[in-house]
Amino acid sequence: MMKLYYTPSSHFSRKVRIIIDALNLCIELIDIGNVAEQAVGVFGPNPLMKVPTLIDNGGPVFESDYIVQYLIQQFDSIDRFHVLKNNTKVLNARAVMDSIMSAEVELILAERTGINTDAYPRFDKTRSSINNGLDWLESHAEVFLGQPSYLRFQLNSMWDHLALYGLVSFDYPRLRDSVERLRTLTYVEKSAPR
Ligand SMILES: N[C@@H](CCC(=O)N[C@@H](CS)C(=O)NCC(=O)O)C(=O)O
Repeated sequence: MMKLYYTPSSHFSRKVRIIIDALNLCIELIDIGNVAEQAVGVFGPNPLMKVPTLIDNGGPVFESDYIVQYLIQQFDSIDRFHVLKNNTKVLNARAVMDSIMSAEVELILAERTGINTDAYPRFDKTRSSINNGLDWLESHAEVFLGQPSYLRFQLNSMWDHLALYGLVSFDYPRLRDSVERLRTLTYVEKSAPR
């Protein structure tokens, strides 16, 4: 059976878990605990010490997007959630969300390992990039209209994580509307962080 190294609150892992649940795949989930750990073994075979990592036939697949592409190529030949779509507007929105999510990880893990992020201008920029990114997404929110898609799954993953950690205050009605409409899907809500 395939295995996914993850944590329940990881937003990058959630992008993968929504696809796993949407396709009803049977994949063992391995909770690695604290992602701030600095021991390679904790993260399975991932040399970067990050989740998620998929293991299939003994071999690893790194990076949430590459894991999802790997699963789609094997289990969803019609690509019903447009994972492989390379439309520039979609890719831009995905890039902005990936950067917001990475910026959030940097802030959370800095604080968790003893750094006061309010004391350094570098982290001011990190916070600004989150706020600017959210503003940009709200002003391009038409990209989130339409059927459930991998793009929209990522928005729910990012949004719920931002709400869970509360690092920035945010109120974006068009994004919220997309998020709430997808919450009616069991396979989206099943992996929501609590
Ligand atoms: N680009 C990676 C990002 C993965 C990532 O940053 N994961 C976080 C948890 S959500 C992590 O494990 N961070 C540990 C660290 O940065 O030390 C992906 O898409 O898989």
